[in-house]
This record gives sequence, C-alpha cells and structure tokens, in this order.
Amino acid sequence: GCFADPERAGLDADAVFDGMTEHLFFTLGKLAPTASNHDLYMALSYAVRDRLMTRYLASLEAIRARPHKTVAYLSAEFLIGPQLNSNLLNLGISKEIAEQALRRFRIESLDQILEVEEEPGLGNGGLGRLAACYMESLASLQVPAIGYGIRYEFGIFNQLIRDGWQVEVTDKWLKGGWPWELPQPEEACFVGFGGRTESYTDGKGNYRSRWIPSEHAIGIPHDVPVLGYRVNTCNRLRLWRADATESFDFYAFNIGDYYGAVEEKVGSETLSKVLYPNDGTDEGRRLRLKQQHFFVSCSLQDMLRSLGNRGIPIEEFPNHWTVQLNDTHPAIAVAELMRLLIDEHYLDWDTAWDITTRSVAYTNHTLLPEALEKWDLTRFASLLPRHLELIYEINRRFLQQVRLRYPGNDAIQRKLSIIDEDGGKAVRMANLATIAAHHVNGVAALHSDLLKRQLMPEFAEIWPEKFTNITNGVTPRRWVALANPALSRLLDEHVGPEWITNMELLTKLEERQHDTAFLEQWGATKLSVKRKLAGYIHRQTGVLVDPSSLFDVQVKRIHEYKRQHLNALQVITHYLRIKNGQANGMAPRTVIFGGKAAPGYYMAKLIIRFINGIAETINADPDMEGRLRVVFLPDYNVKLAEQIYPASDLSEQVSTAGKEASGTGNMKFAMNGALTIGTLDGANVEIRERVGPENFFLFGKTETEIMELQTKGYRPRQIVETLPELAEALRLIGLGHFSNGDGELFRPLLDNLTGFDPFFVLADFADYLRAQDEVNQAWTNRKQWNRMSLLNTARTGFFSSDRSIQDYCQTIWKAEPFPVEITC
Ligand code: 26V
Repeated sequence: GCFADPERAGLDADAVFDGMTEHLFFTLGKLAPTASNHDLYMALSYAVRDRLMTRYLASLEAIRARPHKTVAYLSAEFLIGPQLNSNLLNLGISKEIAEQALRRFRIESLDQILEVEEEPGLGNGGLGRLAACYMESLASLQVPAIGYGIRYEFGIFNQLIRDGWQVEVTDKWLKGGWPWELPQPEEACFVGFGGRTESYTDGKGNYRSRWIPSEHAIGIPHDVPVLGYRVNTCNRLRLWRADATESFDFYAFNIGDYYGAVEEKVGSETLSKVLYPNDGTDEGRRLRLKQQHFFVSCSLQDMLRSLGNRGIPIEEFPNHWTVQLNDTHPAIAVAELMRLLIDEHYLDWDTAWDITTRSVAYTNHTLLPEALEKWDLTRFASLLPRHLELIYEINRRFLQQVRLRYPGNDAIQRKLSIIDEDGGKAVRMANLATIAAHHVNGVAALHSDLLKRQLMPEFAEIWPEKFTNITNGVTPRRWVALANPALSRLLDEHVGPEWITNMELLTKLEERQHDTAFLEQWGATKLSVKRKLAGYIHRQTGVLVDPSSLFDVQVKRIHEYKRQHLNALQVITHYLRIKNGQANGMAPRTVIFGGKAAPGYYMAKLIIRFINGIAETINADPDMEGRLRVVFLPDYNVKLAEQIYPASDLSEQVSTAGKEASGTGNMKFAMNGALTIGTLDGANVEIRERVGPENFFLFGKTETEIMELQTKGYRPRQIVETLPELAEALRLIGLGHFSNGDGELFRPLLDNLTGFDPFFVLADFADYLRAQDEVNQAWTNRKQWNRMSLLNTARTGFFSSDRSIQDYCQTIWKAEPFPVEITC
C-alpha cells in the first residue's frame, strides 16, 4: 500500500518550500513575512519530518508483516544532538536545495536556520553519544532496531563560566517546542513501585508470588524517527515520559483526598524530570533507581506487547528481540523480564530464565570502581521488593553452580555474589548483568582485556566464551560529512562519495601522501575550518586567536582521570619557556579546552577554575601575543563539538593508562585529520596501531607500569624535586600567579598532586613534555604534518560505528539487515 500522499514527500526545492509554507500557516499559525528564524526552523523541520514518515511507517509495517529480529538498545542516555541537518543529509536534501527553499523566505544560508536549533542534552557524555551513533548506524545498515530511553524534561545542565567558575543552568530544551517527537499516548505503559509481595496458591495448586506496589506511574512513549543514510529504513527511538496515574487519581478524588491525589501526580511526574550527572554523590540516588526501573519496565512491556499483537508466542521472544544493556543503568531488565514472564505471563522459572539469558547482553563502559552501580539493599527492597526476591533466587541458583565448581572457596562466592555483603549490604548491578547476559563486552581492545583479567577474572573463567570486545565507533555522517563539509568535498573528489558508507575506502587517500599540491590543499582545507572556529571563539570569549597557530584541543567531560590538569601544567611550562626566553623554535599555539564538570565534583570544578585562571594570565600578557593563547569554551555539547573536531590540529587524549574505557572523541579528531598526543589507553591503542606509530605522539606509563608504581609506593613529591620546570610551575601556582595573587585558591589541587596524585599526573609529566616537543618539531615541517594528518584520516575508517554495529550484529545480536521497500 501507499503510506502517504507523494506530493508531501518530494525532495526538490519546490516541494520543500511548499511544505514549509503549509506548516508555517497551518501548524505554526504564522504568516511568512513575519516569520522569525525559529519559525522557519520549525517549518523546515516539520516539512522534513513529513518526508521521514513514509519511510518510518514503511519500516514499522515491514516488521509487522514479516517478522525479523529487532535490536532493542536499552540506554538511560541518548545524546542525539541537533536533528535537522542530519535528517536533511540522510534524506538526500542537499544544502543547495534547502537554501533554494529558504531564499524564498529571504534567508540566505541554511546555517542561519541550523543555528537556532536546541539540542536535547539527554546524556552526560561518551556513553549517551555512543548510543546515538549506534542508532544512526543501525538505520543506515538497515537493521531493524528500537532505542529505549527516558525523555528527560531537563537534560544535562547548560554551563556558564562566571569569574572562571562553572555555573549550572537548567536545560529547557523543550521550551520552544521540539518538532522531532511523536507522542503515542495510546501505547502508554503502567509501572509499579514500592509496596510488598505476597504468596498465594493459583488455580492449579501452585505456590506463586505476586507484587502489590504502593505507587504507580504511567510511561507515555515519545517516538523520535531515526533515518538511515539514503535508505528507507527509519527506526524508532522510543523515549518514555512519566505521567501520573489517572485511575488512582479518580479513586483519591472519590474519597475526597484531593491533595493526596495531587501529591501522587507530582511524585510520578518528577520521575522523568531530570537527567542525573554521573558524579558519584549520593544525592538523588533513589530517584535514579526509580527512573531506571521505570523506563526498563515500560520498554520490556512494549516488547512483549508487540509479540502479542503479532500473535507470536512468548517463548519466541529471543528470536524476535535482542536486548542490549548500555552499561548497568538498564540492568534491572534482568529481574523485570523474569517478573513479567513468571508473574504476569505465568511461565515457569526455567523457561523464563532461558528466555532472559538468550535475549540479554551487557556492555561495560567503565572499570572505575566508584562508577560501578551498587544499590543499598534496604533502599532496593523498599522500591522493588519483588525484584529483590527474584534476584535472590537468581543468585541462589548461580552460587550453587559456583560452589560445585569451587568447593569450599568462600572468597570466590563472596566476590561473585550479586549481593555485596562487605559493609552495608548492596545489590551489584554488574554482577546481575554478567550472570544473565549471553555476552559481556568491553568497548575497546585494552578495556575488554582488563575487564576480563582484572575486573571479572572469575566470571571469565566460568564463562570464557561470554566475554568479547567490540571497539566503539562514531558515525561518519555526523562527524565527517555534516561537521566538516570542506573535508567531505575533498574526500568526494579524491576517493569518491562512497566513503560515507564505507570508511575503509579512505585508504585510497594514501596514494596522495607525497603529492605536494594535494597536501597543500589538505592544509588549506583545515585552515579554512580553523578560521570559522576562531570567529566563534572571538564571539564567545572575546579572545582573538590566530587561525594559523597550532590548535591544540582537549574537549570531554572534566574528570581527574582524563587529566585536563596535566594539559594545564603543560601550558604553564610553555608560558614559562616563553617568559624565560627559552622558547626558540616554539610555534604559536592555541590551547582549547571544553567540557562540563559534574555539579558535585569539587576537584573537577576547581580544574575548570584553574584553566580559566591560566587563560586569564596568559591572554593578558603582551609577551604571549602571537605565541600562546588559552581558551576555555563554555557549554561543550554536540553542536559545539561539530565545530571543534574539524578545526583541530592536535587531539589531547591524555588519560591515565587503564582508566578511559575507550574514548570516542579521539576517533572524531583523527578522522578529521588531527594528530593525537596520547597515552596507551582505551581506543588510543588501536588508533595508534592503525595510523602507524610514526603518526601518533605517544607518551606516558603503560597500564602495567602504573600498576607497578602503585604497588611499589608512589611518591609524587620526589618527582617534583627532579623536574625544575614542574617545580617552578607549581611554585607559581602556589604564589597565586594564575589567581590574581590568591595563593590559596588552587591549594587543594596542589596538595592533591604533590600528596597522593591518584591519577599519576606528575609521573607522566616529563614524558608528556617530551612528546609535546615532538609535536612542536613536527608542526614546524608543515608538509610533513599535513602528510601525517592525511594518513590519520586515511587510516581511521575502522572507527566508523558502521563497523562496530556490524561486529555487534555478527557476534552478539545475530541480527541481519532487512531492506524496506516503499510501494507507492
Ligand atoms: C561514571 C562515574 C560515576 C561515579 C563517579 C565517576 C564516574 C566516572 C565515569 C562514569 C561514566 C561511566 C560510563 C561511561 O560513560 N563510560 C564511557 O563510555 C564511553 C562509551 O563507551 C567510553 O568511550 C568512555 O571511555 C567511557 O568513560
């Protein structure tokens, strides 16, 4: 059948103009002559959305008519970024076509319209952005998939910088209306919390347990279409918004408890109110567990319902759904699926466990002990009493197996148990996920190896075949084609436009590595993009930077393990060398930082203040003019990232070895031709292997060396004594040189570094300076630099999320492409 009026699906400028005109008038209630840029953004977005609908409905219908295994990607975060440009690209509406339509509203450039788009900040950083890249690649590879998450009313906070400090501002991304979602109130789901369990005997004389929750919420799906690149597959991102429960309200109204009813309404609505930053503080922990159970329960009910609607028996669940847990945030799915199968669908334990373990797989995204989710047992029991019963039974059966395998080994039981018995009892979500999952994967080769050998050696011994690696990837559509149109044109010319869906083709660029004219064009392209960023920096911060200087960039969440303070110390050394007349041959640099600190993470916020203090002192010093600039760009988000990666020369990936699971920014930089200065951590290891060690600035201790240093006993103060440049930098900081004479301001940072230095900043400092000198040398030979830059782009096709998704499909999901036809 035909899904829509073909008139509404045209991709030419006339059709887009007609669509905009209609939406301006009928949907937005505006007349063209008085329409604002925001009105035109909305009108264009609605016109584009219309053109997604044919493909979206055809994709849904295809699955309904002919069942096919579908990936359910469960994630508490989806950091999807701006939608308009990505949908234009994937549909095949070029910038020229869009601008032809816009000119009829007296708008000259598409950028003016893209500028007003608010991005939904529904994630903290890498984990949420990875989920978004994966949704895009799944659609582009025509794999049926649904992303399940939470429609937070307030996403990650907006960051202001006041007097050098981070200030958090509520993110009201919905305020102007967000045109990309389709609420589906008729598919709402009902979720319980709290209360108690009771046992009863069913009609057949079986003992059963049931849950009588004390509280409920309703999840309303808000669906965001996710279109693949130039294909008909348009998958769904289903985000749940929490609403109050009408039926309970009515009951309370009848007994006259009006305020009690309103209270329940307020209580359940706060569920999807706000995204929590991962700061490890205890604040809001109960609500976070509630959020997790809320979206997981809605999602699993939705999957079961879709089987029911299609008349598919529940035992077939694993053939129709493959459920991926993005970290442990959705790990309650293990217990909730068991509960739904046993309590609501009356399956026996073994059948339910078989279905669950054949469906669920788990991705680990961090080894940091403080980041591994644990829920206080009492709190867990009060919120999810039935789930705790089920977890105890899962645990009892599992520990039985462990005892048979390791008779008399009490230590191993304590370590593998889902329940942590050391200190205050707690539920360990990673253990629950690992026991139930058919696959457990890390996100880069090194990380997966450490996961197996350090974090979970006993689990890996019991189930060696369970553990695997899938190295992260990023979508080349957003991170190259959209973010870097200048580079894309060059790639189209010299490789052919197929690179965009087959990034390995970029190796063809290597043919040009000795072509002087091409290398000059390569450098000129980078320079043109740097000019644009320089303009943005000037508008945002008032700092004038020289586009021909080396753009040295570190953008990512602020965290001690990521070591922005190591970079900051390098900047101070650079400054001191200039001051002391020892800067001969040091090329002009612009050091750019960006990133948010969790609001409760004191040291991270102090690092931001530290960077801004350094920037203030250096940028005001006439001796630094034309030689060194330092910039902290406020409010780093997806939109800003799209401006930054293409304009970077040097990518700072300087985390303590063993601490950064993968990194994905490192890939975006390298694809866009930045060289990396980095440690052997996360995916840096694989980036270096692929681009070649001669095209990567390696420094720092290996993970093994860090471990050795830790066991030997690490004395950071001794390092200071052997490094005069470091000692001088620390002395100046202590004198208040970067804080208007206030010697106390950065004292906690100094004490941290010279006292414990938990992330080995000082241990890696000397080698870092050495590598930075190499960077400077390489930059001085610009032809050679451009060649290295080209080779970085040419050899990083592996880091396309298309490759990651193909890996997941083959090794974990057993899911295949399912092309969608449109029969109009
Ligand atoms: C959470 C917490 C919470 C407690 C305080 C410290 C802390 C630090 C980090 C986290 C995040 C854990 C999960 C996460 O976002 N991991 C990131 O996942 C990316 C995608 O796989 C990966 O590229 C990053 O290396 C990894 O940090």
